Amino acid sequence: MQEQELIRLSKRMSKHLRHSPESAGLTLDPSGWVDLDAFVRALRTTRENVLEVVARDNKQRYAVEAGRIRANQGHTVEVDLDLPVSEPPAVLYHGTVAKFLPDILAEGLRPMARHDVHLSPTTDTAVRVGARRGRPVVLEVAAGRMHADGHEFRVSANGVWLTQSVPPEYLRRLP
Ligand code: HQG
Repeated sequence: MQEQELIRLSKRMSKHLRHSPESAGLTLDPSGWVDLDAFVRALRTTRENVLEVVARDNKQRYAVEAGRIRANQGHTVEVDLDLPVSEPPAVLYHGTVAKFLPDILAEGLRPMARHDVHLSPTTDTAVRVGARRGRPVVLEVAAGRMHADGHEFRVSANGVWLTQSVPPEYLRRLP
């Protein structure tokens, strides 16, 4: 597939695996999985194309296992990914934009429409996440301190760190 076609199919896959499976007539199981053949049929594409996206997607957004497919993270529909709790690195990063900063610094990071706050292991990734919305601003998250204080972290299969919320005392804006 050409890059553009791949991105277009990946966006459709994300939509149905994270946000609105019902709009394609699909039902996810409680952990977010759906039968691969049913998924291919619902998207009116081929198994080869779907597997090519799974293999080449730039963020490794999907997993295929035992004839089923799911999104690794980013859901707005109710799913329990069943990820084990893990110890995070001392610091993680969150990319956002200046207009959200007053609220974020007052009330902390909240998951908004998604299940969890998404945190990145590197500033590079955080810059890219923030740049989706404008000029990126990067926040450093004292993940080690949060962990020591009892906050739970999980890491998705594609290396995104997930936590329920980040209170403002653990946030620092990077220059
Ligand atoms: C902001 C994409 C006001 C937060 C990305 C963000 C990532 C607040 C937005 C993944 C706030 C939520 C996740 C508060 C947080 N007040 N604004 N208290 N707390 N925000 O898209 O982290 O391509 O749900 O800073 O690359 O931007 O979909 O989260 O700007 O990996 O695979 O509210 O989604 O990956 O936006 O992105 P999002 P995100 P995919």
